[in-house]
Amino acid sequence: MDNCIFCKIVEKQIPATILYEDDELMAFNDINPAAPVHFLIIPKKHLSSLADAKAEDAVLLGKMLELAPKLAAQQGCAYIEHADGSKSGGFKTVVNTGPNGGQIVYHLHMHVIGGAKL
Ligand code: IU
Repeated sequence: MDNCIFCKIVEKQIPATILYEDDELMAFNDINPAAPVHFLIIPKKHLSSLADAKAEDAVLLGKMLELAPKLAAQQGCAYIEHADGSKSGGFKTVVNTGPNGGQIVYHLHMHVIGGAKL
């Protein structure tokens, strides 16, 4: 989509530190990280927000959610359940939607934030 900064990242017209890419999804580091690990997972297809997603996008949304823990683990934020029952690591996932949700970039994205106790 014209004038969408994340579409331009998808098209490699502007730079980003890309962590993952396939036919449908891309993940890249947030330029203004809120924690030691902070990356965004986006669909390559332009959806303005989560509110723009349709039933036909359900599989795509599921893939975004499935990718989050895999990439978080690669970035050192794996959630681990230890043999003794204790838990460690983990991360936060956030999808801001609309002005009241704090959305600034109107191309659907999921924040994955970790590396510190949030
Ligand atoms: P929000 O959910 O729309 O509020 O967040 C947009 C995020 O996109 C924010 O954390 C920015 O730092 C981030 N970002 C980016 O990583 N690269 C960019 O070129 C731009 C914004 I513009």
